[in-house]
Amino acid sequence: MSDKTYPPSDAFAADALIDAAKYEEMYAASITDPDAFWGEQGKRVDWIKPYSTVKDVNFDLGNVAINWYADGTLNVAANCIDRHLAERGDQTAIIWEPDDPKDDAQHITYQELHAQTCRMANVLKGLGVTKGDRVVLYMPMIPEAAYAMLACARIGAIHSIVFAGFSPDALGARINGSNAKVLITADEAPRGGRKTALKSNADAALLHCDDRVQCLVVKRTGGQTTWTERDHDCTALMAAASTDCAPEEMNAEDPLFILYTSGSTGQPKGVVHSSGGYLVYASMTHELVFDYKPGDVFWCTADVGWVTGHSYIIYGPLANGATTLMFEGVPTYPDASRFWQVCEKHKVNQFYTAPTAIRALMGQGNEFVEKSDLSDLKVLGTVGEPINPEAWNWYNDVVGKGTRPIVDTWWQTETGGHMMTPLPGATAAKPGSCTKPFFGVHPVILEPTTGEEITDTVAEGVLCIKDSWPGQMRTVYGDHERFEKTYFSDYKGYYFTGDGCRRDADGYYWITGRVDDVINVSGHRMGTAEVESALVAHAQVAEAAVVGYPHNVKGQGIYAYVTLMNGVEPSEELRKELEKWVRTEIGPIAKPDLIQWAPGLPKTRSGKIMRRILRKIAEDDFGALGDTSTLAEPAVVDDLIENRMNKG
Ligand code: 6R9
Repeated sequence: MSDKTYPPSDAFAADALIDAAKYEEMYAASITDPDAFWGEQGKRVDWIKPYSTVKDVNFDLGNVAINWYADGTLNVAANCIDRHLAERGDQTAIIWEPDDPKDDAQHITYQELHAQTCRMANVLKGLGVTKGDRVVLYMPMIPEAAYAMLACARIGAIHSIVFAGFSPDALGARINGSNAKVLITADEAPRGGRKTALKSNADAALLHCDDRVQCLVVKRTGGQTTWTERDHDCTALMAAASTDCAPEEMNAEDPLFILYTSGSTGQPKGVVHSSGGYLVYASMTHELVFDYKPGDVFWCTADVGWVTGHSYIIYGPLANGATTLMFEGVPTYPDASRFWQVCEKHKVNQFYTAPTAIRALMGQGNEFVEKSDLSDLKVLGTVGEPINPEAWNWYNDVVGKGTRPIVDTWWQTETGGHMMTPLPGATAAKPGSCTKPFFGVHPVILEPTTGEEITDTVAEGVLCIKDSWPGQMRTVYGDHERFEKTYFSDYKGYYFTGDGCRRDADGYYWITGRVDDVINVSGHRMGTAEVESALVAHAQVAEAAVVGYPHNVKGQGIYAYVTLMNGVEPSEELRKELEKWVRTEIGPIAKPDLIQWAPGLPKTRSGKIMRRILRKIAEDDFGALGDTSTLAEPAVVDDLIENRMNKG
């Protein structure tokens, strides 16, 4: 890793919301007196009833409780829309760029956003949705997804978005998991010139759900869909609905949304975020990390199905009265210049994407970037996985012309917003490092086995956070015990991130990747256990072990070792069949990149699969298998290595 630093230019720093001196001063204050610091920051939100307490937190196993601004009341949608109407009712809130560049973009003003959100809220009310009910969204990247999120927030319903790339089975499990009253979907989702049949996926999912679950269908393409008794035409209902809907008064700690994410064990868990603390944190990080100023056009390329889309397409930007761009398409359609053409067309000022997209576009050559006018760009950002210095340098040189600060933002679904990141006018970047903690965030590096905090500046170990911040998740939906066990039991008194981390002599942090059985494929989290249980659900599979391995574009690829049932012969057909199987069970993002037939898996004498060895074999690192003395049958490993080598 290179230790070359890239400080912000004097001109940028002079104009920035936060410069180096201000960062130091504010950071110290945020750690010394969190109550005073967050008490002040809480004012960036409009409260119906102001809070009298700020932080009330307990990280002790058995009693974990996280409360911020607990006696305050507010409405998140009113904060994202209504309070801006007087000053910027005619300003564009959302720029919508469709999949096909030949179709017209939409500019939705705050006034229009208000009307559409109220219409959608009234449609939900008409279906009997009230405060505290759960609504699942399975949507393309269209303005109605934003209306639906904000409509839920307006009436106090809790939304749970399922990424449109997930399969009907995964969708059904999430509808049932949260006991949702309504599913909102669309007929079809156009992406990269192809259409996903969302409604028919929804139909398949709903076969396994209670008959009382209602389905609202937004018309996106007008593609033919079948209608059942539970379906309602959302577009028609919205057109007929009133544009008035009073916002519900919510407690700061009332849940705003649930978002499922993968962990090291079991099925994905429903991360629950609050209303008040989450909004304060999303708004503050959006403004300061991107140096967002009124009038700027902000573009986060994520999908609203992921936390990045929640915090940095919808809640953070809209709480700040920003113009936020919502893109339906993909970086390479119609060709690899699409991102840059959209930047030029809409005069984008802050651009926020994932390393996997940068690597994919870097591989297409510079001409795709160079033919667009990128002179409006001010700040570039990345999120989702560590960025390799080669990709960082390309982003910096070719996209940023060497003059735009890059913010490499480390955070998680669980954290609600950025946790460690450069501030563009304050921090000298180092390619590959997420640099320094955001205000109020106290990272610590622990020795993995003893759990001792390493206090030397130079350190390497597991990353924990010492104290709470307002954007922290509050619980796992319906399973507080799992919440405590996952995040507070391995290292007592700390929030455990699941990431490994190194701190260098300058106090800069470098994320080294997950230390648990979670792999990061194109910036998407995938539990190896989930893919394994999908594989073993196939009648011809006896056993499966899944690990990550280095992949040029995706960061990590999915490597599956599969043991077949007695008498079943491996074949190309079966390989294809299993790939398809996993796509159906979970979704296309979980499809194994490589399947290796494994007559046996390396296990300890107590029957535990030794994944460490499987990881090394997948990485082609046969010389460093480590301690193999506990293997029950050493010959199994030789066999796997031989097979791996034969594949070249
Ligand atoms: C926001 C988001 C979280 C995991 C996290 C870490 C990895 C995210 C990163 C990064 C290095 C960064 N990660 N950002 N690693 N540098 N800038 O991605 O949430 O989907 O929950 O993933 O992603 O391993 O623990 P989520």
